[in-house]
Amino acid sequence: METIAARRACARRLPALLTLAAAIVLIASTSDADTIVLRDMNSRVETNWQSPTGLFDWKIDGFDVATRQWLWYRQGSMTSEQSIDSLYRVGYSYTDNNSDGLNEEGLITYRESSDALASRFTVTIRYILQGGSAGSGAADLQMAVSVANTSGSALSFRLFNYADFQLPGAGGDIVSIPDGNDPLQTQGPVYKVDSIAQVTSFYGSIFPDGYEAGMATDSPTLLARLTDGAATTLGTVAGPRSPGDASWAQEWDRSIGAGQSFDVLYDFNAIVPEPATLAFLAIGGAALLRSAIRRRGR
Ligand SMILES: [Ca+2]
Ligand SMILES: [Ca+2]
Ligand SMILES: [Ca+2]
Repeated sequence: METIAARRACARRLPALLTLAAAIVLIASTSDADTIVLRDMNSRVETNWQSPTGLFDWKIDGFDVATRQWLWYRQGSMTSEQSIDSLYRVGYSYTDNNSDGLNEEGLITYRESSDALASRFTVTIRYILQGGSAGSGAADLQMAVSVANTSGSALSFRLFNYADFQLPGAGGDIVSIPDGNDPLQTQGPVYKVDSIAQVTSFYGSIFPDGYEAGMATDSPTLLARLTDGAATTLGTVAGPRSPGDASWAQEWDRSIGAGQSFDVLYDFNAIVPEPATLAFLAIGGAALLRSAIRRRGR
C-alpha cells in the first residue's frame, strides 16, 4: 500500500523526472528525428523518413552507392503522386537482431491522417541491412513495404518505388529491368546493385504494372515525373539503357480489399569491392562472396 511519505517522495522526484523526460524528447528531436541510421558490419544506411530525401546514403566499406531510394503513392482520385513521407508520420523503431550493439533493422510507420479512426490505410517500411565482411565491398538491404487497408471498403492504391544508385568506376552505369521486377544496375564486370521485387501478398500480378530504366539525361527524369504535381503512369522501359547516371522506378497499381494488405519485399544486393579486392574477385571469388552473403541471410 502506498504511504503518504512514499507519495511525497515521489512528488519530490517529479521535477527531476520531468527534466529527464524533456531532455529525452530534446535528444529525439535534434539528433534522431529526421534520420534513421542502420549499421551492420561494413555497411551503413541513412534514411530521412520525414522528407522526400528518403534513403540518401548507403555506404559499403566507405563507398556510397545510394543517391536516393524512396516511395511515392497515388491513392483514389488524387491528381498527382506524393512522397510517402507526406502521409501522417506515426513513428519509427529500431531492432538489433544479432545483439552486436548496432541496429540493422528499422521500421517506419505512416498512416493516412493524424486521426487513426478516420485513416483508411497505413504504410509500413521495414529496412533490414546485412553488411559483408570489411573490405568485401558486398552488402544486402531488404525493404519490406506493406500497405494495409484498415477501412471497410476496397482501396485503390498506386505505389511507386524509385531508386537512384551509383557505382564506382568511370564510364557510367548500365541499367535494365528485363522482367519488370528485377532491376539491375552495373558498372564494368563486377560493380553492381542487383535488385528484385517480390509480391508477398497476392493482388493481381506478381509483376509491377509499370517499370522504367532511366537516365539522368532523360527529359523529364523519372524523379521529375514523380514530383511534377501531375498524375504519372509508368510505362515499360526494360532497357538496357546506355551508360550514364542510371536510376529506375516501378509502379504497382492495386485494389486492396477491406482489411487486406498489399506487400512487396525488395532486396537490393550491392557489390562494390575496392580495387585491392578486385584481384581476388578476378580469380573466382565473386561467387564465393555472393554465397557467403546468402548464407548469412538464412
Ligand atoms: Ca545488430
Ligand atoms: Ca507525376
Ligand atoms: Ca544513379
